[in-house]
Amino acid sequence: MTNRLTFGQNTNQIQCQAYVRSDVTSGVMHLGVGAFHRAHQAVYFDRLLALPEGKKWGITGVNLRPQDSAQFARFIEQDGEYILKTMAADGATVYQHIRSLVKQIDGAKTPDQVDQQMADSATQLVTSTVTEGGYYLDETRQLMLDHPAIKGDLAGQRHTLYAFLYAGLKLRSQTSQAKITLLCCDNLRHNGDVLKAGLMQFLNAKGDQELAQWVNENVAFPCSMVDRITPKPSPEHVQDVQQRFATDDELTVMGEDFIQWVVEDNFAGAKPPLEQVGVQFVDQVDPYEEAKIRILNAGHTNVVYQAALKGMTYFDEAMRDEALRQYFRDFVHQDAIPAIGNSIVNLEAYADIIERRFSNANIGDTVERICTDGYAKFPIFVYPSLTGCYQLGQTPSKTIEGIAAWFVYFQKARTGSISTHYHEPNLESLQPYSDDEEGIQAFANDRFLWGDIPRQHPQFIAQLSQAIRSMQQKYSM
Ligand code: CS2
Repeated sequence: MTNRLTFGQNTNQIQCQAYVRSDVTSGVMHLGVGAFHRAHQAVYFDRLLALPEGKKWGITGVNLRPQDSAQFARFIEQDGEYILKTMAADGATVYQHIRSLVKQIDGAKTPDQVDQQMADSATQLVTSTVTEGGYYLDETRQLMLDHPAIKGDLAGQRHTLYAFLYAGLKLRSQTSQAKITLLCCDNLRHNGDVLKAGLMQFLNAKGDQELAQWVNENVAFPCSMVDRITPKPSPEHVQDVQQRFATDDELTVMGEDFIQWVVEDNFAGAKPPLEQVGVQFVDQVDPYEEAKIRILNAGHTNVVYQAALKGMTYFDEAMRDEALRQYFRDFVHQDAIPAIGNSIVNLEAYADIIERRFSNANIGDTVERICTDGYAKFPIFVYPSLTGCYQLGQTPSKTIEGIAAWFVYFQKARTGSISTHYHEPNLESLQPYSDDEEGIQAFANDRFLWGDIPRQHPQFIAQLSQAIRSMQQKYSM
């Protein structure tokens, strides 16, 4: 039974796009309906639905994970509607009623419905946010065939997005045969290529050459750069929305005011006219992607463990701490920007905007959120600045400091001597790295994290070891 959201008061404070929901049909499926999707892609589609040509671009939200089913049940009860609160650094606050997720399927419970929806020719686009670690590729972009989740999926289970894409595309190739676009919205470099590589290897491992050929001919995998800082909604946020509007919305999300989506203009079948609602379609996403991943995401990653070691709770505190703010600037100007080299993006101006966004105290973005999943993030966000600087003959000393802080942080997290809880799905990969010289050397040689750097630039090992030693001293280990 669906229970449309109701708002008992202050409705004049809520912005709502002007469209009749019952006129909307679903042309998009989204896999992984987390807070980021709800604060980002769903917002653009919500704007699109208000345009006369937008009506067929409603979203079907799909949950993939059994552990998220309980929350998703609530989402179904709310019929996919929720309030998004955005806050600017100057305090300007906007509440929006987002209604673009017009249909919901809990794929963990009814996977057949996902397959049917994906096979339906009205579905033209499948977007995904399954986190950086959700693609199961190693440092050479090989699918982790020995990973239990992938093994299970190859044997017919449904753990990863590949199992869902496999079954849905298989049915599509046998029924409507309509072309389709798979648009990855996770923070990975060349995310469209990553998704394609993972899926094609999955199909090969399945031994389904026929489907692999169909996918090659009928499916497009554009790259995209997505951006909006979306903190985990706090209990205070939920309470604010519920009380202000006398509503029972339990799935309200919050974010900064900034939003950006740059998409490679490479679609199979119909393309949603998202350029009319602020999306940038470009021939090459690379320059935008590199700037964002290497300055914003790597900036977060390099600063956050130092913020945790200093006992900070919110990320904006780091931008108010003189030493950390200077560290961020030095990392950007000494390592990240030189390593990127020439770019059509004005990197200096971009970095200033990021610093202002990082300083937004109103969103209450937590150190704990940004610390999450370090093992998957370092190779994507931080690695390019390391290699880039070494290739220029420079020592990436600021980047190395960020890595050293992570090392000290996870040692402390392991022994419970730090208050910020570490959510690390790959904790077992960090397990062997003790805090003595042997552990540090092994860590510096971790292939997943640092690829060939220790062999091509052997000075990295000593430089990292030294940085870890001084970080250990600074934070008394
Ligand atoms: C953050 C991102 O957790 C992280 O690594 O850098 O979640 C960041 O907030 C988003 O990419 C902003 O678009």
